[in-house]
Amino acid sequence: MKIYITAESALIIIDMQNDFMPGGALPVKDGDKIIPVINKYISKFRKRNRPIYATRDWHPEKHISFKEEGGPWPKHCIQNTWGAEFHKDLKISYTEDIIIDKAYREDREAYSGFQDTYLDNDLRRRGIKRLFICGVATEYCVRATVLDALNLGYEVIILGDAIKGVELRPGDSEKALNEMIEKGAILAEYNEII
Ligand code: VGL
Ligand code: ZN
Repeated sequence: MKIYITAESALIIIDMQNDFMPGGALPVKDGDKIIPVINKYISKFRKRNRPIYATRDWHPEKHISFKEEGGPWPKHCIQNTWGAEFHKDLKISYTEDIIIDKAYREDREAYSGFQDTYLDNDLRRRGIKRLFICGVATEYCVRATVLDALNLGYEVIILGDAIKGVELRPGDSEKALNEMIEKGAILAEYNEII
């Protein structure tokens, strides 16, 4: 199926930060393998002059999601540290693109890029109706962002060749993907996007 990058489309890249890549604190296996594909999407959206958003998991030194605080995760993506930086090969621009920080409060978890952020506001202000979503992790932050986007009334295209899951239990990513599709998201890959 052909899917158009309309005038009302934006690219959303979820959490492509060092701590989620091999060698990071909470690595997604082969998380770095999707970087070249995401870069192709970045070029495509840039050429069309469509907005590009990149979310960052942006935790304070102490955060409810950390094991030390009774949460499920090892410390990761601490604000202003290497682990929270975007992977160096990701062709995101701090000047041209829109960076959305999330889960920046000690007492609030946020898997979704919409939670406690200005993402929805910014998209509305620009008249964006269609979101192309990629990044990590499929069954956590990608899933939560996709489901919020659908609930907010956006058309959502999941870029299947540019997402990766943590897979704490094998099959988690596929389950999440099925759930997102069931709720109305469309799964597509690079050669279908025109
Ligand atoms: C994420 C676990 C903890 C994610 C963030 O980006 O999917 N996962 N914090
Ligand atoms: Zn986190």
